[in-house]
This record gives sequence, structure tokens and C-alpha cells, in this order.
Amino acid sequence: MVTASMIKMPPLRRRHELAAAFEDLAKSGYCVLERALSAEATAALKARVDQQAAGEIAAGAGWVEAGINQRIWMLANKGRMFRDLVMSPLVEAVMGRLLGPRFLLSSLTANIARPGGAPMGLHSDQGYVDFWTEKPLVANCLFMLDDFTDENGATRVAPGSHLVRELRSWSPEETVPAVGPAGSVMFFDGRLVHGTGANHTRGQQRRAVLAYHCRPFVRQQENFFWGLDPAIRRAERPQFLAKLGFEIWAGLGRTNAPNEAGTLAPLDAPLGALDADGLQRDQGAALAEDALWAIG
Ligand SMILES: O=C(O)CCC(=O)C(=O)O
Repeated sequence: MVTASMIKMPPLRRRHELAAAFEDLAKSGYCVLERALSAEATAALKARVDQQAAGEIAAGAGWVEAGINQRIWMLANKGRMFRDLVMSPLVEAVMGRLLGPRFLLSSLTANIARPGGAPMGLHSDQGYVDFWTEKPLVANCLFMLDDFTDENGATRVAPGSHLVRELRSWSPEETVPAVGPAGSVMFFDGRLVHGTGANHTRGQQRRAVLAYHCRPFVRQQENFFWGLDPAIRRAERPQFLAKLGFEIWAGLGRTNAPNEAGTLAPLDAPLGALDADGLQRDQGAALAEDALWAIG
């Protein structure tokens, strides 16, 4: 069931605040904006994350690392409040700045760093690209649902690493904790080296929602075409579905439906092999094995 969102969208910042954030992003590869979420929104998101985390463990579907930290994937299916978060003008403005127009949502997840949780390996979110890029191909926005501190596993970041052309490994000593009060959002360049910190507290969980985005020609981390709940696909706003890639961009993402345009839907009867009379037939006679060798 698609329910109405209970949270207020983070407001767009004043011009000078955004300008300062863009400067930090350019220089350091990340920026933290405090009070991006209201206290009510932060509490509602946190409660929903906790409920889902417990539910996934109870259902035997928990994604738990080394028995401690928990990741929740596909939040697009797990509450309208998460879908609204990525539609906010603030996310739109900062992601647009980093990735250009028509960027896509790559994944929408929660990450809970629990006491005793080990640090995540340092990496960049476009680490699968084996060369440095002049501009980021992907970018992330991390909503802090708890105060992020050095002790409780605030994300470790290597300031300026997004500008280092040589792809190399990084050591924890080159990183600093990205701290901020609950309700803050951290935006970061996909080339920035970072990772979840170790949680050294006795009893504090450190929860985050991560809206990871990519340029429209990059493969997404989550496969929304298979993974999105069909009921949500039917009910959601075209703008949201476009963010997931259900629209053609620059000729990419076609389905061969007649007059395809706007939000694309699964086809009941995709156009297949036709005979000369225009009748659909399975014309898939196998090629002889030696023909395959010839192709290879
Ligand atoms: O939760 C965090 O602190 C960061 C997670 C992270 O590094 C990632 O998802 O790539």
C-alpha cells in the first residue's frame, strides 16, 4: 500500500548556504548541512529504519555484516517517506550540481553502525571505474538520523581525495570523521575516499539513510526494474519513476514499445521475431556450432 508521507521535505537552502556547500564540495569533496531535516522527520525516519531492521532480521532476511552492522536495501519499497526524501529540492539542487541534469537514483539504503562494528574499507563510490574522471560520475547524500561523532562511527572521509588523479589505497590516518547533529545531511562526490567509521560506544547506534545517485548513463546499484514493488510502480509519481530510470534518456533505456515516451511500463507482449507477413514466430533456430566459432 502506498501511504502518504508524514515527513516534511528538507527545504532548499538560502543562496549563500548553497554557495558555501558547493565550495566545500569542490575543495574537499564533501559538505555537511545541518538541520536539513526537522526533528519530527528525523524521528519518523529513525523509527521506520529501526522497525524495518528488526523486521528483516525476524524474517531471516537481515543483511548483517560480521553479526553487527546492518544494511537495509531497496528503501524505495519500504515507505513513502524514503521516496519523498530523494524528491526534495535540496537533493535535486546538490545532486544536479554534481551530476548534471536527469541524474538517476542508484540505490536508496539505510546503514546502521552498531557498537562494536568494524570500520568499512576505505573506498570511493565510483571505485569500479579504474581511471580518474574529471567530474564525478556518481555522488551520494547521507542523512544522519543520529548525532554523528568520532566515537559512534561517523563516516570517515579523506578530504581532497576526489582530486587525486592517481588511484591508490588510502590509510585511516588520512581521514577525518564527518560529524554533525542528527538531522544533518552530508553530500559527497563519488570520487571521495570514505567509509563507515568504527563504533566504539557501549550502546549508541549510528543510523543513516543513503541516497546514492549516478549520471544517467551509469548502471545503478539497485535494479529497480526487477526490484521495485509493482504496486509502487503503478502508483508513484512520474518524476519519481524517471529518477529510477523508467524513462528514456538520450536514446538509452528503450523497450521497442510503439510510440514509447514518458514513463515506460513492462510490456505484456514485446515485439519479437516476425515472419515476412508480420506474424510473430519464434525464429530462433540454433546456429550450428561451427558458425558460433566463426563469430567468436
Ligand atoms: O554509512 C556510512 O558511513 C557510509 C557508507 C558507505 O561508505 C557507502 O555506502 O559507500
